[in-house]
Amino acid sequence: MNDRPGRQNYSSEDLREPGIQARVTPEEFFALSQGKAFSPAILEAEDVPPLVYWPGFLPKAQADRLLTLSLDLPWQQQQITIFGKQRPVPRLESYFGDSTAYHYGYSNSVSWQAAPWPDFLADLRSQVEVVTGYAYQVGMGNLYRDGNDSNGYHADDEPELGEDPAIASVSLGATRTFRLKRRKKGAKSWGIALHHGDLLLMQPGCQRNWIHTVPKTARPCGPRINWTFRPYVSLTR
Ligand SMILES: O=C(O)CCC(=O)C(=O)O
Repeated sequence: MNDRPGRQNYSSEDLREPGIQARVTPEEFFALSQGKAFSPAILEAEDVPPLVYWPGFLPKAQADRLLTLSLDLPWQQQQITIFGKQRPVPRLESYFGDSTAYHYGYSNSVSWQAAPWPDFLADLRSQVEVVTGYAYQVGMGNLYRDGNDSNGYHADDEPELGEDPAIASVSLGATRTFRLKRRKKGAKSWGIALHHGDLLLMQPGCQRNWIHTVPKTARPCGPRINWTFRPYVSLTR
């Protein structure tokens, strides 16, 4: 498991403080995910995904504890319908939120009703809110049991997330590559290695204009859990 000495005690000031808010080139940004530097970074160049990245956001002891607690939660494998055929989602999932009325579904087949937050996850949500400067009402967990589990190219653009949401993602466990590309065919893709304890913010614009994936890997790897914290907009008034 990754044991990098990440910078700790980030606060929302990190995004406001000009000296700390590092605007970096794509080369520098993606080098961060190889463990070459530690500070929050925002990509600045034309035609790059709107991301903010905090490598080693969680101290290792906290990330270890969160991984253990997360693995103990109830995880489910739902069925997804693709081209009329049912098949298991290629990973396990779980879903929590501020209200059990917060329903979430995708691909016209997968359907979730939010469970109440476990305390440790509500605390993590608050920690992420402070640093990213956005509020989140729901959290979606993905458990990739090994390199065979994956998440196909998609955007999180369901209406209940509101228009052009900001979505924060915390990674625990094995390092996996997160890849993004523009929606158009043949577009160049950007890959970022997400490690135990990293935080990535997909800023507004990301779900609208980009799609993302966690591909399978042939490299032997253990379980990875990813928590995405998302806004939720009530669609019934
Ligand atoms: O596992 C990840 O890093 C990404 C998860 C994801 O794409 C999603 O929850 O929509």
